[in-house]
Amino acid sequence: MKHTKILLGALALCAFGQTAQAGPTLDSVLKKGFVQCGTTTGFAGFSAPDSKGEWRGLDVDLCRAVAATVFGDASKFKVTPLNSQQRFTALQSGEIDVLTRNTTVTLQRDAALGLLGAAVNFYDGQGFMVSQKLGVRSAKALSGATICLQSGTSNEANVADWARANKIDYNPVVLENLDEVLSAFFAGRCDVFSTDASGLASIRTSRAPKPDDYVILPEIISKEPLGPLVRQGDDQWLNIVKWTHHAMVAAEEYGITSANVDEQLKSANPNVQRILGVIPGAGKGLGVDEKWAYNIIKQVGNYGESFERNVGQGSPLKIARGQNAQWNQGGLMYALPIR
Ligand SMILES: N[C@@H](CCC(=O)N[C@@H](CS)C(=O)NCC(=O)O)C(=O)O
Repeated sequence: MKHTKILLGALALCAFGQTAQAGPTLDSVLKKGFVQCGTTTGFAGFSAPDSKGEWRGLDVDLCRAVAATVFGDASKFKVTPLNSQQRFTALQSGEIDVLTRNTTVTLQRDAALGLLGAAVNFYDGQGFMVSQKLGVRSAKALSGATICLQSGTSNEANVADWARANKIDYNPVVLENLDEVLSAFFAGRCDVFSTDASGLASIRTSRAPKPDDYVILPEIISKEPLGPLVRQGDDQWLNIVKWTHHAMVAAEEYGITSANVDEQLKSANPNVQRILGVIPGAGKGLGVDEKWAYNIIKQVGNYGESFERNVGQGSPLKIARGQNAQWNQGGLMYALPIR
Protein backbone atom coordinates (compact mmCIF):
# COMPACT_ATOMS: atom_id res chain seq x y z
CA MET A 1 0.00 0.00 0.00
CA LYS A 2 2.75 2.39 1.09
CA HIS A 3 4.77 1.54 -2.00
CA THR A 4 1.77 2.07 -4.27
CA LYS A 5 1.32 5.56 -2.79
CA ILE A 6 4.96 6.45 -3.35
CA LEU A 7 4.74 5.16 -6.92
CA LEU A 8 1.58 7.18 -7.58
CA GLY A 9 3.28 10.26 -6.14
CA ALA A 10 6.29 9.76 -8.38
CA LEU A 11 4.05 9.30 -11.41
CA ALA A 12 2.17 12.49 -10.58
CA LEU A 13 5.47 14.37 -10.30
CA CYS A 14 6.54 13.03 -13.70
CA ALA A 15 3.25 14.02 -15.29
CA PHE A 16 3.06 17.50 -13.79
CA GLY A 17 6.74 18.20 -13.22
CA GLN A 18 6.81 20.46 -16.27
CA THR A 19 4.49 23.05 -14.76
CA ALA A 20 5.46 25.43 -11.98
CA GLN A 21 3.34 25.55 -8.83
CA ALA A 22 1.79 28.98 -8.34
CA GLY A 23 3.78 30.44 -5.44
CA PRO A 24 2.44 32.99 -2.96
CA THR A 25 4.49 35.91 -4.34
CA LEU A 26 3.37 35.44 -7.96
CA ASP A 27 -0.22 35.06 -6.73
CA SER A 28 -0.13 38.29 -4.76
CA VAL A 29 1.71 40.16 -7.55
CA LEU A 30 -0.94 39.03 -10.09
CA LYS A 31 -3.71 40.02 -7.70
CA LYS A 32 -2.42 43.55 -7.10
CA GLY A 33 -1.44 44.03 -10.77
CA PHE A 34 2.15 45.20 -10.34
CA VAL A 35 5.58 44.16 -9.02
CA GLN A 36 6.79 46.15 -6.00
CA CYS A 37 10.57 46.61 -6.23
CA GLY A 38 12.87 47.92 -3.52
CA THR A 39 15.40 50.42 -4.88
CA THR A 40 17.80 52.99 -3.48
CA THR A 41 16.55 56.40 -2.45
CA GLY A 42 18.26 57.64 -5.64
CA PHE A 43 21.58 56.58 -7.05
CA ALA A 44 22.05 57.56 -10.72
CA GLY A 45 22.64 54.71 -13.18
CA PHE A 46 21.25 52.00 -10.93
CA SER A 47 17.99 53.34 -9.49
CA ALA A 48 17.01 57.00 -9.51
CA PRO A 49 14.12 59.13 -10.76
CA ASP A 50 14.81 61.11 -13.97
CA SER A 51 13.73 64.74 -14.54
CA LYS A 52 10.16 63.54 -15.18
CA GLY A 53 10.11 61.48 -11.98
CA GLU A 54 10.35 58.16 -13.89
CA TRP A 55 12.59 55.63 -12.14
CA ARG A 56 15.53 54.58 -14.32
CA GLY A 57 18.68 52.50 -14.05
CA LEU A 58 20.20 49.06 -14.44
CA ASP A 59 18.36 47.78 -11.34
CA VAL A 60 15.11 49.46 -12.37
CA ASP A 61 15.43 47.73 -15.76
CA LEU A 62 15.65 44.40 -13.94
CA CYS A 63 12.49 45.31 -12.03
CA ARG A 64 10.77 46.30 -15.31
CA ALA A 65 11.96 43.02 -16.83
CA VAL A 66 10.34 41.05 -13.98
CA ALA A 67 7.12 42.97 -14.70
CA ALA A 68 7.45 42.02 -18.39
CA THR A 69 7.93 38.36 -17.43
CA VAL A 70 4.87 38.33 -15.19
CA PHE A 71 2.47 40.68 -17.00
CA GLY A 72 3.92 41.05 -20.51
CA ASP A 73 4.06 44.74 -19.60
CA ALA A 74 7.26 46.32 -18.27
CA SER A 75 5.35 49.34 -16.92
CA LYS A 76 3.52 47.27 -14.28
CA PHE A 77 5.91 47.97 -11.44
CA LYS A 78 6.17 50.29 -8.44
CA VAL A 79 9.20 51.41 -6.54
CA THR A 80 9.85 51.59 -2.80
CA PRO A 81 12.95 53.75 -2.16
CA LEU A 82 15.00 52.27 0.68
CA ASN A 83 18.26 53.21 2.35
CA SER A 84 20.88 50.55 3.01
CA GLN A 85 19.55 49.81 6.49
CA GLN A 86 15.84 49.56 5.57
CA ARG A 87 16.17 47.30 2.53
CA PHE A 88 16.27 43.84 4.16
CA THR A 89 13.35 44.35 6.55
CA ALA A 90 11.26 45.67 3.65
CA LEU A 91 11.85 42.39 1.81
CA GLN A 92 11.42 40.18 4.89
CA SER A 93 8.13 41.83 5.82
CA GLY A 94 6.64 41.49 2.33
CA GLU A 95 6.51 45.25 1.76
CA ILE A 96 8.38 44.60 -1.50
CA ASP A 97 8.40 41.57 -3.82
CA VAL A 98 12.02 41.83 -4.89
CA LEU A 99 15.00 43.93 -3.87
CA THR A 100 16.59 45.35 -7.04
CA ARG A 101 19.06 47.64 -5.35
CA ASN A 102 22.88 47.37 -5.72
CA THR A 103 22.92 44.71 -3.01
CA THR A 104 25.90 42.43 -2.51
CA VAL A 105 25.06 38.74 -2.35
CA THR A 106 26.80 37.28 0.72
CA LEU A 107 26.51 34.07 2.72
CA GLN A 108 25.11 35.83 5.80
CA ARG A 109 22.43 37.63 3.81
CA ASP A 110 21.37 34.28 2.31
CA ALA A 111 21.71 32.37 5.58
CA ALA A 112 20.85 34.66 8.47
CA LEU A 113 18.32 37.05 6.95
CA GLY A 114 16.00 34.47 5.35
CA LEU A 115 16.69 35.93 1.91
CA LEU A 116 18.28 34.59 -1.27
CA GLY A 117 20.41 36.19 -3.94
CA ALA A 118 18.67 35.25 -7.21
CA ALA A 119 21.39 36.34 -9.67
CA VAL A 120 24.28 38.78 -10.12
CA ASN A 121 23.50 41.68 -12.46
CA PHE A 122 26.64 43.72 -11.75
CA TYR A 123 30.06 42.45 -10.63
CA ASP A 124 31.63 45.14 -8.50
CA GLY A 125 34.23 45.75 -5.79
CA GLN A 126 34.71 48.35 -3.09
CA GLY A 127 36.91 51.39 -3.62
CA PHE A 128 37.79 54.80 -2.21
CA MET A 129 37.20 58.38 -3.35
CA VAL A 130 39.17 61.34 -2.02
CA SER A 131 39.33 65.04 -2.70
CA GLN A 132 42.11 66.05 -5.14
CA LYS A 133 43.31 68.48 -2.44
CA LEU A 134 44.25 65.58 -0.15
CA GLY A 135 47.04 64.77 -2.60
CA VAL A 136 46.69 61.02 -2.01
CA ARG A 137 46.98 58.70 -5.03
CA SER A 138 46.88 55.29 -3.32
CA ALA A 139 44.78 53.73 -0.55
CA LYS A 140 48.06 52.66 1.10
CA ALA A 141 48.56 56.31 2.07
CA LEU A 142 45.28 56.55 3.99
CA SER A 143 46.68 56.00 7.52
CA GLY A 144 44.98 58.35 9.98
CA ALA A 145 42.22 59.23 7.50
CA THR A 146 38.58 59.80 8.40
CA ILE A 147 36.42 57.53 6.22
CA CYS A 148 32.72 58.21 5.54
CA LEU A 149 30.57 55.08 5.20
CA GLN A 150 26.86 54.33 5.00
CA SER A 151 25.50 52.10 7.77
CA GLY A 152 23.93 48.74 6.94
CA THR A 153 26.30 48.15 4.02
CA SER A 154 28.94 45.51 3.44
CA ASN A 155 31.29 48.47 3.01
CA GLU A 156 31.67 49.06 6.77
CA ALA A 157 33.04 45.57 7.50
CA ASN A 158 35.20 45.49 4.35
CA VAL A 159 37.06 48.65 5.36
CA ALA A 160 37.65 47.21 8.83
CA ASP A 161 39.11 43.99 7.33
CA TRP A 162 41.25 45.92 4.86
CA ALA A 163 42.56 48.30 7.53
CA ARG A 164 43.46 45.44 9.87
CA ALA A 165 45.21 43.48 7.11
CA ASN A 166 47.17 46.54 5.98
CA LYS A 167 47.83 47.92 9.52
CA ILE A 168 46.08 51.18 8.71
CA ASP A 169 44.44 53.31 11.43
CA TYR A 170 41.34 55.16 10.39
CA ASN A 171 38.37 56.95 11.92
CA PRO A 172 35.03 55.76 10.59
CA VAL A 173 32.13 58.21 10.25
CA VAL A 174 29.09 55.98 9.75
CA LEU A 175 25.80 57.63 8.81
CA GLU A 176 22.44 56.12 7.90
CA ASN A 177 21.27 58.14 4.90
CA LEU A 178 23.19 58.62 1.67
CA ASP A 179 22.44 62.36 1.68
CA GLU A 180 24.00 62.70 5.16
CA VAL A 181 27.05 60.69 4.12
CA LEU A 182 27.56 62.77 0.99
CA SER A 183 27.01 66.09 2.77
CA ALA A 184 29.62 65.07 5.33
CA PHE A 185 32.10 64.01 2.65
CA PHE A 186 31.63 66.97 0.31
CA ALA A 187 31.79 69.38 3.28
CA GLY A 188 35.21 67.93 4.15
CA ARG A 189 34.14 66.22 7.39
CA CYS A 190 35.73 63.02 6.00
CA ASP A 191 38.89 62.62 3.93
CA VAL A 192 37.53 59.56 2.17
CA PHE A 193 34.21 58.11 0.99
CA SER A 194 34.22 54.36 0.54
CA THR A 195 31.62 52.21 -1.21
CA ASP A 196 31.23 50.01 -4.31
CA ALA A 197 33.24 51.34 -7.27
CA SER A 198 30.00 51.75 -9.25
CA GLY A 199 28.65 53.88 -6.40
CA LEU A 200 31.76 56.04 -6.43
CA ALA A 201 31.49 56.55 -10.22
CA SER A 202 27.81 57.43 -9.90
CA ILE A 203 28.25 59.79 -6.97
CA ARG A 204 31.27 61.54 -8.47
CA THR A 205 29.42 62.30 -11.72
CA SER A 206 25.95 62.99 -10.34
CA ARG A 207 26.43 64.37 -6.82
CA ALA A 208 29.87 65.98 -6.49
CA PRO A 209 29.72 69.80 -6.63
CA LYS A 210 32.68 69.61 -9.08
CA PRO A 211 33.47 66.04 -10.23
CA ASP A 212 37.03 66.98 -11.25
CA ASP A 213 37.80 67.91 -7.64
CA TYR A 214 37.55 64.22 -6.66
CA VAL A 215 39.60 61.14 -7.55
CA ILE A 216 38.79 57.46 -7.25
CA LEU A 217 41.83 55.56 -5.98
CA PRO A 218 43.00 52.51 -7.95
CA GLU A 219 42.64 49.91 -5.15
CA ILE A 220 39.62 47.60 -5.04
CA ILE A 221 39.43 45.92 -1.63
CA SER A 222 36.55 43.44 -1.94
CA LYS A 223 34.24 41.47 -4.17
CA GLU A 224 30.75 42.96 -4.42
CA PRO A 225 28.56 40.75 -6.61
CA LEU A 226 25.41 42.88 -6.81
CA GLY A 227 22.09 41.29 -7.57
CA PRO A 228 18.38 40.96 -6.87
CA LEU A 229 17.28 39.35 -3.60
CA VAL A 230 14.03 37.53 -2.84
CA ARG A 231 12.54 35.97 0.30
CA GLN A 232 13.32 32.35 1.07
CA GLY A 233 10.48 29.85 0.73
CA ASP A 234 9.02 30.76 -2.65
CA ASP A 235 10.92 28.81 -5.27
CA GLN A 236 8.71 29.84 -8.16
CA TRP A 237 9.32 33.54 -7.51
CA LEU A 238 13.05 32.91 -7.12
CA ASN A 239 12.94 31.19 -10.53
CA ILE A 240 11.07 34.08 -12.14
CA VAL A 241 13.59 36.68 -10.92
CA LYS A 242 16.61 34.48 -11.65
CA TRP A 243 15.56 33.56 -15.20
CA THR A 244 14.46 37.09 -16.01
CA HIS A 245 18.07 38.14 -15.48
CA HIS A 246 19.43 35.17 -17.45
CA ALA A 247 17.04 35.88 -20.34
CA MET A 248 18.51 39.39 -20.65
CA VAL A 249 22.07 38.04 -20.62
CA ALA A 250 21.23 35.19 -23.03
CA ALA A 251 19.57 37.65 -25.43
CA GLU A 252 22.80 39.63 -25.61
CA GLU A 253 24.83 36.46 -26.16
CA TYR A 254 22.61 35.44 -29.10
CA GLY A 255 22.44 38.94 -30.57
CA ILE A 256 18.75 39.49 -29.82
CA THR A 257 18.04 43.18 -29.22
CA SER A 258 14.96 45.36 -28.68
CA ALA A 259 15.40 46.49 -32.29
CA ASN A 260 15.67 43.07 -33.97
CA VAL A 261 13.59 40.82 -31.69
CA ASP A 262 10.71 40.57 -34.18
CA GLU A 263 13.12 39.59 -36.95
CA GLN A 264 14.70 37.04 -34.59
CA LEU A 265 11.37 35.23 -34.22
CA LYS A 266 12.27 33.76 -37.62
CA SER A 267 15.74 32.62 -36.47
CA ALA A 268 16.72 29.03 -37.27
CA ASN A 269 18.83 28.84 -34.08
CA PRO A 270 17.03 26.59 -31.57
CA ASN A 271 18.54 28.56 -28.64
CA VAL A 272 16.95 31.74 -29.98
CA GLN A 273 13.70 29.87 -30.64
CA ARG A 274 13.60 28.59 -27.05
CA ILE A 275 14.35 32.05 -25.58
CA LEU A 276 11.64 33.68 -27.67
CA GLY A 277 9.06 30.95 -27.05
CA VAL A 278 8.95 29.84 -30.71
CA ILE A 279 9.83 26.47 -29.23
CA PRO A 280 7.59 26.52 -26.14
CA GLY A 281 8.43 25.18 -22.66
CA ALA A 282 10.38 27.84 -20.78
CA GLY A 283 7.30 29.94 -20.02
CA LYS A 284 5.37 26.91 -18.84
CA GLY A 285 8.27 25.94 -16.59
CA LEU A 286 8.18 29.33 -14.90
CA GLY A 287 4.40 29.55 -14.80
CA VAL A 288 4.25 32.55 -17.12
CA ASP A 289 3.47 33.29 -20.78
CA GLU A 290 5.72 31.67 -23.43
CA LYS A 291 6.48 35.20 -24.73
CA TRP A 292 7.98 36.24 -21.36
CA ALA A 293 11.52 36.73 -22.69
CA TYR A 294 10.30 38.25 -25.97
CA ASN A 295 8.43 40.83 -23.88
CA ILE A 296 11.51 41.60 -21.76
CA ILE A 297 13.74 42.07 -24.80
CA LYS A 298 11.18 44.08 -26.79
CA GLN A 299 10.33 46.44 -23.91
CA VAL A 300 13.51 46.60 -21.80
CA GLY A 301 16.27 45.29 -24.08
CA ASN A 302 19.01 42.75 -23.55
CA TYR A 303 21.58 43.03 -20.73
CA GLY A 304 24.13 44.87 -22.89
CA GLU A 305 21.55 47.44 -24.04
CA SER A 306 20.52 48.07 -20.44
CA PHE A 307 24.15 48.28 -19.29
CA GLU A 308 25.21 50.78 -21.96
CA ARG A 309 22.10 52.96 -21.60
CA ASN A 310 22.27 53.19 -17.79
CA VAL A 311 25.87 52.92 -16.68
CA GLY A 312 27.97 52.44 -19.82
CA GLN A 313 28.91 54.55 -22.81
CA GLY A 314 25.40 55.92 -23.33
CA SER A 315 25.34 57.30 -19.76
CA PRO A 316 27.28 59.95 -17.83
CA LEU A 317 28.93 57.19 -15.76
CA LYS A 318 30.81 55.63 -18.72
CA ILE A 319 31.63 52.45 -16.78
CA ALA A 320 33.55 49.95 -18.96
CA ARG A 321 32.01 46.49 -19.38
CA GLY A 322 35.05 44.88 -17.66
CA GLN A 323 33.91 41.96 -15.49
CA ASN A 324 30.35 42.62 -16.65
CA ALA A 325 31.17 41.71 -20.26
CA GLN A 326 29.90 38.41 -21.64
CA TRP A 327 31.84 35.27 -20.66
CA ASN A 328 33.04 34.88 -24.27
CA GLN A 329 34.29 38.50 -24.28
CA GLY A 330 36.50 38.18 -21.19
CA GLY A 331 33.79 38.93 -18.63
CA LEU A 332 31.71 37.05 -16.05
CA MET A 333 28.22 37.44 -17.51
CA TYR A 334 27.26 33.87 -18.32
CA ALA A 335 23.63 33.08 -19.06
CA LEU A 336 22.48 29.69 -17.83
CA PRO A 337 20.93 27.60 -20.61
CA ILE A 338 17.28 28.40 -21.33
CA ARG A 339 16.12 24.92 -22.27
N1 LIG B 1 26.77 46.70 -2.14
C1 LIG B 1 26.85 47.16 -0.80
C2 LIG B 1 26.57 48.67 -0.69
C3 LIG B 1 25.20 49.02 -1.21
C4 LIG B 1 24.71 50.38 -0.72
O1 LIG B 1 23.68 50.43 0.01
N2 LIG B 1 25.40 51.46 -1.11
C5 LIG B 1 24.99 52.77 -0.70
C6 LIG B 1 26.11 53.77 -1.00
S1 LIG B 1 26.33 54.11 -2.70
C7 LIG B 1 23.70 53.15 -1.42
O2 LIG B 1 23.38 52.61 -2.45
N3 LIG B 1 22.93 54.07 -0.87
C8 LIG B 1 21.73 54.54 -1.49
C9 LIG B 1 20.61 54.82 -0.53
O3 LIG B 1 20.73 54.56 0.68
O4 LIG B 1 19.57 55.27 -1.01
C10 LIG B 1 25.88 46.38 0.08
O5 LIG B 1 25.08 45.62 -0.45
O6 LIG B 1 25.92 46.54 1.30
